[in-house]
Amino acid sequence: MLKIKPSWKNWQLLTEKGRHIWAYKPGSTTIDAHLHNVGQLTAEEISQFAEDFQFDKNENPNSGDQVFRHAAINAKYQAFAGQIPKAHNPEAQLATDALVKGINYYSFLQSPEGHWPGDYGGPLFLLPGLLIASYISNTPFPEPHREMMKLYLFNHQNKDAGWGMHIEGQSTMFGTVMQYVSLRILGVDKDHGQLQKARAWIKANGGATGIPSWGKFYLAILNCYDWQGFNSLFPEMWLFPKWLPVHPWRYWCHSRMVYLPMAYCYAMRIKAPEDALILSLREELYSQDFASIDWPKHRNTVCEKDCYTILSPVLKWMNFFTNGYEKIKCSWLRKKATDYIVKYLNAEDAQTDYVNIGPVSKAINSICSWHVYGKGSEQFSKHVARWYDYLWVAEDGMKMSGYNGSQLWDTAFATRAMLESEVGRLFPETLAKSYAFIDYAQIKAEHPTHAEFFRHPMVGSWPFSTPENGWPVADCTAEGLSATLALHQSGLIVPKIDDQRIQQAVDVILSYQNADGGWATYELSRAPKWLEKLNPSEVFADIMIDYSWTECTAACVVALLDMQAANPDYRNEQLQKAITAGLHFILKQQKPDGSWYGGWAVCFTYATWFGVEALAKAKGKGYIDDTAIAASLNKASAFLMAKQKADGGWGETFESCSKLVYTEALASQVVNTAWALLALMAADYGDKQVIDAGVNLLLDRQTALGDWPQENISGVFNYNCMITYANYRNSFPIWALSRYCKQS
Ligand code: LAN
Repeated sequence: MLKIKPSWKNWQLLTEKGRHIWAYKPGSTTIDAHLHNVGQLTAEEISQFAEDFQFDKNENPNSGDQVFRHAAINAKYQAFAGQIPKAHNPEAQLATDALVKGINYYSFLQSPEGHWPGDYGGPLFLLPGLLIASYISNTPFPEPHREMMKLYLFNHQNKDAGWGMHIEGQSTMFGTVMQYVSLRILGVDKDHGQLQKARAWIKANGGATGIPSWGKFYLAILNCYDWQGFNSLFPEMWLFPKWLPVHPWRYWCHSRMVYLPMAYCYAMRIKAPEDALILSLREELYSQDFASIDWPKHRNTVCEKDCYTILSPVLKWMNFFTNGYEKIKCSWLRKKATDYIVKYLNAEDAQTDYVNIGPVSKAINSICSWHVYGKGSEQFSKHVARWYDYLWVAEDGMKMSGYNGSQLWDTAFATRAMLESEVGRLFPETLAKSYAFIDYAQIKAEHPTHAEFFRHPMVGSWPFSTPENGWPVADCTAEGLSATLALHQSGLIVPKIDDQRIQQAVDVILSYQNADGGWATYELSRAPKWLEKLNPSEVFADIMIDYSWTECTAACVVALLDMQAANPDYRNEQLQKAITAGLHFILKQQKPDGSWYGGWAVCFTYATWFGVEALAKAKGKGYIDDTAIAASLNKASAFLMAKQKADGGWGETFESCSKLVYTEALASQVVNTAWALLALMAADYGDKQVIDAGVNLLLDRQTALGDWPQENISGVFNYNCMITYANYRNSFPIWALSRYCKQS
């Protein structure tokens, strides 16, 4: 039995078709019923919360998803009762035992509808956006949620009293001011000791005038920063002719869908009505008197602790004109632009059933909806109902997730990991449930407005989370397809995803390939590289265009190779060409030291595994010259070998991502170790001792029940913000052990 603290028990995860919501003492198990059940807390409950959600970030800022996991395990866990296969040698037997235990444990975390829920927190700038939406619209969260959010925010305060952009980061103005404001919105008094210290941090670092532009935006909405201190978002840009390279339809979809509602808020200069809290915050956040601040002077002021990307001279020059235009703007044109933006926002809300593409859009679209339609409107209440899809409870409190979950992604990995060896076949029910979710999550229809609003055709694709979110992703489609083909091949399930749907998935993947041979994330690269010069965010890099990535490319190449193996007749020539171009792209991305840089997880071990996996799978099949593959695999293996630590493991920190150089963690990490092992085994690296030492580390770190510890944060986006993938600590060790057992 795992130790569950008293108030953890009162929080329950409700799941329906992949949607998940945390409910406090739910009277019913349906999500809709719960959303209308707003609870109050007693004084005892509040103090019990404080006791039960104590969390020491100095030990490890990453929580271990214990609230969800402990409940799931205690309710259902049983040791594996079947026959464990006999291995050929004692080492392989130990690995087989650990693998069975690992899959057995992990299967108890699977939701009834087949996906793996999990903590997807990490960034610290998301919850503040939602709280500002709730404040301006006067739609407070229920008290249990508010208390849990406070605990979370306090738990993640750094020793120097500030907060980072993400839970492992050093304090920044963005992180600190946003959490500070959040705590004040949640009702914490300004004289609270931790807030006094935070204020001192803010003032010592120049005050909130130095908050980066996304923070300026949120503060302006809250009426704690003047819109004049914010560079114009030039809403008329949405009326540009489509052929212009700077038309926003060409932006990376996340930037497009964030700058869209931001432009509406800017055009309307939305700001919360002045009240006591706002007047007080204006005094709390600045080093000078609020009324005396020369706002236009601070449009480009950024605290040096925050600065990651420097605004380009071209952008500054453009800002000069667009800021000037605000003084003479044509109101007819402005109205035309905002009408268009509202139409676009409505389409996004309808297409995603109000989930929206991601967490930032979720908050800002809600603000727009409240402004356009009013608090009592059906549209706004639909937004509010979806706020809960983004909240997650762990032992560090309540956080906002980086997406409405990672449901499809984690399910595909779990499935592929299990099916890598015969051992996974011991869990047919788990695999059947995975299949049911994968089947359900594939996108089956196009939205009527998809072409009008620049959506890539998506029938046959898979999203990262749920079909309601419904934004197709190239590599999620690839992982969904590879998992489906593996399940079909296993003979363990009754196939429901027919040939037509498989072919649609292949067609989507083909349609996503860029001219450089690689694959990007959600769409094709739609603009030339120079558009990046217009990146207005000082805290992220490469956000303007959807670039080709090693990981996305490798996943697509592997899925197409799987398809060629399953059905060589389907568009054979086209697939061959696509695979060949993809392999060339991967080779080109390899660094002289043999590694690949990973854009979506930490970091070189992640992308090196992807690169190697695709190349190794293509070896001997004639797509590209085998000597080039062998040379690349040797270099990659040599790179990984050189990074193995004395204890047999591998470990990187998030700084690998932001600094773009391999940055070794003090301790080995199970997730990095699993990726390195998967790569070395795929590359067929001959030195068995190296592999055995890595596997031993995974065995040593496994808990008695079959879990692995939550170590450093694993995910990243835009180079500089980290994100938690709670399920990686299970799926990747399981996958590595599976491969080891297969090869032993
Ligand atoms: C994700 C999550 C999944 C991720 C992978 C599938 C792992 C990757 O291979 C492709 C890119 C993708 C889909 C991805 C892109 C960026 C996202 C959506 C996120 C990291 C989750 C959150 C992040 C989003 C941009 C956060 C909001 C921040 C902004 C800067 C808008």
